[in-house]
Amino acid sequence: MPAYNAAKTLHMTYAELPHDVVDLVIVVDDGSKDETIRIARELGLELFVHNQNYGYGANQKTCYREALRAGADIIVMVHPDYQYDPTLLPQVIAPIQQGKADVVLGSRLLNGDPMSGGMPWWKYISNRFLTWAENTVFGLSLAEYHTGYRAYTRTALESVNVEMNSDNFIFDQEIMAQFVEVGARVDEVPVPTRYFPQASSASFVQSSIYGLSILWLLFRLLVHRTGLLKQKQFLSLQRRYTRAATANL
Ligand SMILES: Nc1nc2c(ncn2[C@@H]2O[C@H](COP(=O)(O)OP(=O)(O)OP(=O)(O)O)[C@@H](O)[C@H]2O)c(=O)[nH]1
Ligand SMILES: [Mg+2]
Repeated sequence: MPAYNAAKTLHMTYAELPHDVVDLVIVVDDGSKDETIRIARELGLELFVHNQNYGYGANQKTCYREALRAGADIIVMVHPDYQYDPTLLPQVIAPIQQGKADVVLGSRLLNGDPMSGGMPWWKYISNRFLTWAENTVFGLSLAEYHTGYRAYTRTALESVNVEMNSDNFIFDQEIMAQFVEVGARVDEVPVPTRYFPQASSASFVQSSIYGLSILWLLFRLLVHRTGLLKQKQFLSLQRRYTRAATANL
C-alpha cells in the first residue's frame, strides 16, 4: 500500500484484507503529515518511511522493490484510502493464479456504474477518453487503466524498468506501457467504485496534468515503436543469451 496521509482509512483497508491469502502487508509512507506512520506501526505492518514526500510513483517504486526483496510471487497494490474493496483481493489475483495473466487491473468501469459510486462526471468522461486512447495505442480492449487496485507477478515486475518511471501519478500508466511492450498478458476484473469524504482524491488540476501526461506518454511510446528514438524505459529487462559454440582451433 503506497500511503500518503492515509491515517483515516489505513486501518479499515488493512482490516478487510483477506489475511489467510496475504502473506505480508507492506506500507510505504511517503512523508505523510498525519498519523499514517503511527497507525501502520500499531497495526504491526511492514513499514517503510520516506524522509519526505517524493510522490505516488516514487512510493510505488519502494513498495515493489521491498515486495520483491521479501520474496513475493504475486504483488498486489491497493490504495490505502479505502476506495477499493480489500475483500476482493482473491478475485483480483485469480487470473494470475489460473495462469491466464501476468498483470490484473481491478476495474471500476467493467460492468459497473462508477458515477453512482460517486465518481465525478468529469473524471468519468476523461477516464473513458483516456482509456480509449490507451487501448488504441496498447492494442488492448480494457474498460479502464486508472485504478488503484492492481496485481502483478514477480516475473512481470522484474521484466520492466520500474525505476525509470516517473515519481508522480503517471507512473501507473508508464508501467502499463512497459508491460505492453514486454508482452505481458493483461486482464481485468470488476470492482465497485467508492468515493467518500475521507478518501484521498486527485484535484481537477492534478487530474488535468495527469490526463495530458498520459497523451504525452502515448506519443513517446509511438515514437519509440517507429525505431527513430528508442527509449530505454520501454525495453525489457530480461536479457536473454545463449552459450556460443567454442571455436575448434
Ligand atoms: N496524492 C498522493 N497520494 C499518494 C502519494 N503516495 C501514495 N499515495 C496514495 O495513493 C493514493 C493516491 O490517489 P488519490 O489521491 O486517491 O487519487 P486517485 O485515487 O488516483 O483518484 P480518485 O479516483 O479521485 O481517488 C492515495 O490512496 C494515497 O494514500 C503521494 O505522494 N501523493
Ligand atoms: Mg483515491
